[in-house]
Amino acid sequence: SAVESAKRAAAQRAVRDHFDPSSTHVGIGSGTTIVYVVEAIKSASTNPNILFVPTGYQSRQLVINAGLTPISFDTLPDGVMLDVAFDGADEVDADLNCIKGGGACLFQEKLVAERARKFVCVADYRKRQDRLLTNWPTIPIEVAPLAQRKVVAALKLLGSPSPSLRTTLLEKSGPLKTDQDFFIVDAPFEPLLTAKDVEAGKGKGDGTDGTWEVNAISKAIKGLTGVLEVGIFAGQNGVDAQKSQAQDKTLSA
Ligand code: DER
Repeated sequence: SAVESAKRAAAQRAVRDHFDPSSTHVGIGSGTTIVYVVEAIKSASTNPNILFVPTGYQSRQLVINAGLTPISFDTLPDGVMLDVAFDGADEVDADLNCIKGGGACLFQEKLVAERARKFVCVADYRKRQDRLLTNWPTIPIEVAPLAQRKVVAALKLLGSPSPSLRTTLLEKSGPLKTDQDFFIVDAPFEPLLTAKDVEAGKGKGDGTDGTWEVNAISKAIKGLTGVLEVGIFAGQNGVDAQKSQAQDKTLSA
């Protein structure tokens, strides 16, 4: 289909431009696009010494089934950053901010993305919007089960009209559990302003006038007790990139 060939094209381009066969550690994300990334890596390199850090159960099975060597994030030696991490996204805006978590793997995805010197988001044309939440309507949030009702109430106070607990009806009755045995709450908001939007006076971006800027809403949600991680990956100038650079400095200090 057109979508599958777009995913494959994006994956092949990402690997051609950003995968170095002499790498020692590579992060592998979750979802369906990443399957094409692994295929492209397999045909680009036979280096058996590369260690691949997965971002959850599905990602780990993908690495193993491809005959690649997985290493668990928590066995990475201190001081070691990944050369590169590849992952998909649900939506990407003009500043390369991403909505992630459609596959409910956002916690380990963010752990791995921040541990990489370079984070390569592989997203076909459907994902590209001027602002996050234009086409993908909700922010996925990983929440401790005990706190989910309290977090839903707090999200409503932040302006989300109808935060919902992600449940699967076909595969299982009841709420979905992540690889951390947590819940996912999907919180709808109006499209998120970029920093440039706020500078241009399109809204205050701090929730007081009903508008939220990407980093502001991410920080506000992260501040809610019971939230493990938020499915907003701040782009190259955003807080996550800064964290990764800071981590690189401390780890390699
Ligand atoms: O959950 C995630 O963030 C995944 O990366 C995912 O949403 C991307 O999925 P796709 O490649 O199947 O669109």
